[in-house]
Amino acid sequence: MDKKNTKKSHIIIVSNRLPIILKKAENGKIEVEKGAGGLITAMAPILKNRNGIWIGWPGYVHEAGIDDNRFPAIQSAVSGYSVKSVMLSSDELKNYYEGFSNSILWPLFHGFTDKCIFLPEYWISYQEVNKKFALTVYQNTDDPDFIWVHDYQLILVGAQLRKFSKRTPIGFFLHIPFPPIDTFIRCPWRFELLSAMLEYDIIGFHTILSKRNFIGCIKKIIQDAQIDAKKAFDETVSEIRFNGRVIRTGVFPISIDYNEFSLHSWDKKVYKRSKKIRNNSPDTKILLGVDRLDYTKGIPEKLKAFKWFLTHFPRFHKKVHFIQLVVPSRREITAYADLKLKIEQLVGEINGIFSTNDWLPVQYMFRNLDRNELISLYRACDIAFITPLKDGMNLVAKEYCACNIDEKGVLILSEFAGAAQQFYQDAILVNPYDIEGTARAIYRAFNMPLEERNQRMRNLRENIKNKDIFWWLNSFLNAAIEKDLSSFPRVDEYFPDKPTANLGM
Ligand code: GDG
Repeated sequence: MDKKNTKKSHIIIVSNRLPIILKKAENGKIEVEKGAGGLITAMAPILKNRNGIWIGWPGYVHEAGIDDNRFPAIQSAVSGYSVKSVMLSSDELKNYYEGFSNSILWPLFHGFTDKCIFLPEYWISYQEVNKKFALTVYQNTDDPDFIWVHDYQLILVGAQLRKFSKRTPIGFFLHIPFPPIDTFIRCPWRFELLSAMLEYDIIGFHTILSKRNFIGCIKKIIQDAQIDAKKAFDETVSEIRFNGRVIRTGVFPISIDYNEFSLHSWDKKVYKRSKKIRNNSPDTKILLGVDRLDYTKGIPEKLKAFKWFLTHFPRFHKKVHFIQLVVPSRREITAYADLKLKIEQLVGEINGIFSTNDWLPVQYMFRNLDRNELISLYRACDIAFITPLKDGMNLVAKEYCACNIDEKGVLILSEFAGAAQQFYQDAILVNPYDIEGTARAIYRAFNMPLEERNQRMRNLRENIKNKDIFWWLNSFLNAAIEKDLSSFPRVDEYFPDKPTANLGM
């Protein structure tokens, strides 16, 4: 048999961050830590099975003369597959990462155009760094490989690889929303970004809305692209024809390792810790928010809704305890530093108005918790309060439900989180801009009968269990190779067409 034919194809994952973290310890030595998260869990088996490589930045700023060859420990931190670092200088981090990625694409794609800083030097650096990533991919991969590029920091990698004459299949998954044309059009580099996306063979989004927005932009901006509008707008996976090539786009809502979270919740240490959290607030219901420090997460709006709730429903004083965990993120960017101050001011204001000697309404934490602590919080709380102004998916909502093993909890969820598309029947959906409506949702969650809570939570958990991270991975990879696209069921879709404040009291 031809040796070439028996060769197993490799899979290459390319993301801004590697599944490991390099850190400088106090003694000046570089230490390697394993990264965590659903994507890493999901990718590990397939990377091991397919002799894979993960290419990305290890979270450490390049110092002259240092490259990843100096860190043999990197390789021992992951087992069964290889990692390859792309080292970045502090200038690159400033212009490519904090600049183009997080001060242009992140706000633009989430619809916060007033926060975009369209500086040409950011664009130059973005192109250079994407080229650097592409070069690392090119130098470390043989044909036939499937290359899977992740997220908004690396949109140009596919196009750059084509310039290096890579003809092998390349996929792209966008972890954040794709904006509508009237937002996207404001980007001075709209044509370059969209054309680059069409160099991929398959492009995945979390929601049908993102896919439609993308198709809408292609139709207006890339004139020669041929699209069957009906299919493109309604079907899970559809095709675009452009320059003699076929590009597939599809809807693949990302998920979590359901079994891992659910099992972890049964852990004795988690049980003890969650009991302790509960005992600290006897006879009260715990409301929990877990968000990265980000203006898209709607933390000030959530605090305002909680204030409205306490102002208008005084009988719940001392009966509710709101724990808000804010995870530090991107503090170098002014918009994030300002947001932190705003949150702290609101927390102070609410506690100042309502707290008593034996009751603190808001417990605010600004730090990273370890996994045990986080899962204990999920287990301890009665109501998850997740109200982003815009979110690609929101994994916290899924993690909370997976950990709700007694099935008594309630999920309050923003209709602008991608997760709302999956959970609209069983979560209490809110419009986070509607402060009163969101406050009334807390009231409704408080008063929801046990039987109804059980039923809704069971449905939510079943949904996540059936569509876990492994399902997501398989759907994307199948869509890349499947001949008959009609085998993908149509997307179950939610559109907010009725007032959300109508929350029976
Ligand atoms: C982007 C998109 C999309 C949080 N606090 C701690 C901690 N976390 C973990 C959670 C969860 C993750 O961080 C947050 O994920 P999200 O999905 O909620 O949000 P983003 O970080 O904005 O992620 C988002 C996602 O990509 C995937 O495609 O859903 O829309 O914006 O996993 O558990 N983990 C630990 N300690 C903490 O204190 N260990």
